[in-house]
Formats: sequence, structure tokens, C-alpha cells
Amino acid sequence: MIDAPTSLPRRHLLTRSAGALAAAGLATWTRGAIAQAAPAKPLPPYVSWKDPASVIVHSSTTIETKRGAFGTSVITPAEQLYIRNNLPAPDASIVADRDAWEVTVEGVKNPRKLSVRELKSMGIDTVAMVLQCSGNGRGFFPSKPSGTPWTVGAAGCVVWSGVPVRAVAEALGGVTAGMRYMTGTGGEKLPDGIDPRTIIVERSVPAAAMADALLAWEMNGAPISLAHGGPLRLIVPGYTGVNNIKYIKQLAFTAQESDANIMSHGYRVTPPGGKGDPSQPSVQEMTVKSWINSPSPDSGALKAGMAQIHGVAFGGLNAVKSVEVSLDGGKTWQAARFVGPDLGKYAWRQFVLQARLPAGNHVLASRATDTAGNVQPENRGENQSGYNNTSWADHAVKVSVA
Ligand SMILES: Nc1nc2c(c(=O)[nH]1)N[C@H]1C(S)=C(S)[C@@H](COP(=O)(O)O)O[C@H]1N2
Ligand SMILES: [Mo]
Repeated sequence: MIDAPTSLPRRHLLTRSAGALAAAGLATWTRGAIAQAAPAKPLPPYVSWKDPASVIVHSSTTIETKRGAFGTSVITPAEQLYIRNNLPAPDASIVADRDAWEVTVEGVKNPRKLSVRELKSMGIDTVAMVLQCSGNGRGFFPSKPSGTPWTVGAAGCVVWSGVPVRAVAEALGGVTAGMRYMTGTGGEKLPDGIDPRTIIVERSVPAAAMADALLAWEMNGAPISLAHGGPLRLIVPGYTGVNNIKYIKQLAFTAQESDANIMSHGYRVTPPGGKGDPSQPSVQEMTVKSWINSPSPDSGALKAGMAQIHGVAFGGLNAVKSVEVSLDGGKTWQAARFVGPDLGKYAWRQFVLQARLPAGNHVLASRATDTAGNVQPENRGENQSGYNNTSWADHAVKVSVA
């Protein structure tokens, strides 16, 4: 049997019946677990095409890829990719005529509205990129921050295709002097009676991030689904998920960061017990991280012998350079080998260590290093909302080998 080091044993208990647990004399201490043994939630209609066996449906707007569902061939298929919506997804009518979708571009010499049809004539590029929610790994925080308790599956490696933001800015006469940020606004319909600034999805990243940014209409070789931001999505490689604005309706080069709540107070790396405010760092650039996907808490029973220990590693803004794997909880490390194609510095790489696992309990961990020499840390940076967890210790898996 295989378990993650923290809260996951509960999941295994859920697969046994209450009767079996009572027979085993476990009924009392597992009562809390039984109460949570609700059947898996069904996929909501806008993502009915996802693979139910590959995902954990936390809610209709938060769906996680199972650790054991990540394969070894680099790209995360759309059917398995996680979902995170701060607001309900827009109506499917917005993808009925994709080329007619319009985005307003501001903060350039000649600001104007551009349709997807026009964007398609302005340039094209493709980038493979890790899309990762800043709250990925929140489930490992012992402080149990509020928000979805993602473990590893609020991430995927995805190929996007669209027009470089650079090309769009140039076509409109260039970015106005003094604009320090690139600000994207989501096209969700906002409910009446609420101050729009408190709920609108609008994020600012440093203007320099435009160098590799795209206005994308394709994901993994197909038009972007509504769920993942079609008809048009802002892609900011190396930056956390929230900065990749779905159904983008405005792209503005701005002198100041957005004053929308999701930028000014939300998604701030706040000291434990504190409240988010603009003085604290925002979740933006990702940093070096890796984790083992197999053996995983989702895997079946393990028999002593040769094992292929594999997972993913990425560097955020830098390429990942190397990965080490530990079979003893981080006391000793061995170099893992990268497998599969290198899709560029913003993609993740799959790594594998072939190792003989004897019978007994083992704590398997991985630790990545990026090309700038940054090493994935042992410990998470404590913060109120559980953001940016790159701790190798938190992501280690406990395995029992028979
Ligand atoms: N318009 C819009 N863009 C958005 C969001 C949103 O709610 N609305 N959620 C953000 C967050 S928090 C994340 S992690 C990613 C999730 O992308 P996905 O659902 O395609 O996996 O989209 C980001 N872009
Ligand atoms: Mo997110």
C-alpha cells in the first residue's frame, strides 16, 4: 500500500466499506472519514468531456488531475488538465463564432479592438508551458489554509498557439512610454449588484513578461475549449495560472497594477494570520519545482524489485537543469535521467530513476535544480493562503513495498 506523507491516508479508507472498518475495530477513529465518504462528484456540464477517472472534482470550478494520472509523455491532455475558475465559466455561446471574439488593446500608440480573425493575420507562435495554479500544493500545508487543498494536480504541461503579444503591440504603434505592466481582463459576465472591481478577473504582470506572452486560440492542437479560456487566452509563460487570463476581453499596458481585488488583495503571499494587501508579493513568477508521480498514492500495491520512479520537473522562468531522487526521505540523492523531448524552458521535463526497491517502507523524494543554480527547497514558505509550495519534503511519497 502506498500513501502520501500527509493527509492522504483518509482517501484509502474511503474505498473500504464502513462495515469492513467496524469489523476491523476502526469505526470510532475513522468516523470523520466516513462522513466524507460521499460519492465522487460528477463533472459539471461545461467539462463533461473530461476523463472522470483522471480527475478529482473538488467543486464545479475546481477540478484536479490525479497524481497517478500524469503520464510520462510530457504533454497533459485536455481531458486530464485541471480547472480553476474564480467565477462561473461564461456561456458556451462565446465559442460559437470564435473568430468574432474581440479584445480591446490599450496602452499602445493606436489603441483599438481586434477580433480573433484579425489577430490570426498578425503573427503566430507556439509555446509549451507549465500551467500551474499558485495554490498547487496547498493541501500539504499543515495550517490548512482556506481554498482548494490541491496536492500536485493543479498543474499541467500544455502547448499553446497564437499571436505574440509583441507583434500585436508593434502593429498598434508600440507600447506607450511609462507603461510598466501588462494587464489582462477576463471576459466573464459579472453578476449585477456587486461592485465589479471586487470580483472581476484582472491581473497585471511586469511589462517585460510580454516578451514571451501570446494571445492564444489553440491548446494542444485544437481550438481552446471554453473551460480553458476559449476563444482567446492570454498566455504568460513562467507565471502562475492566475496570470493566464481566459476569455480575455482587454489587454492593457498600464502604468499601475490593476486595482481589482484579485490583484490588489487576492493572491498575495501574506504572512500566516495576516490579510492580503498590495505591499505583499503577488503570485507571479514560478520557481523550480518537481514531484514524483509514480509510484504515487494512486498506484496499486508495490512488489519488491525494480521500479521506474518518475515525475515532472520545471524551472518556472528558467529551464530546469537536473533532478535528483532520494529513496530515503532526503538523506541521500541520486541523479535522475530526463526522458522525452525538451519542449523549451517553460515546459516541464519528465524524469526517471530506475531503482531496486526492497521490501519495507520508503520515502521517495525528488529535488530539481534550474539553470540559474536555484535548488528546490526542502521546506515550504509559510503563508496565509498556501501559495507557491515548492517544498520537496511536502511532495515526497511514502511507499510500502511488500
Ligand atoms: N478569465 C479568467 N481567467 C482565469 C481564471 C478565471 O477565473 N477567469 N482563473 C485563473 C486561475 S486562478 C488559474 S489557476 C488558471 C486555471 O486555468 P485552467 O482552468 O485552464 O486550468 O486560469 C486563470 N485564468
Ligand atoms: Mo489559480
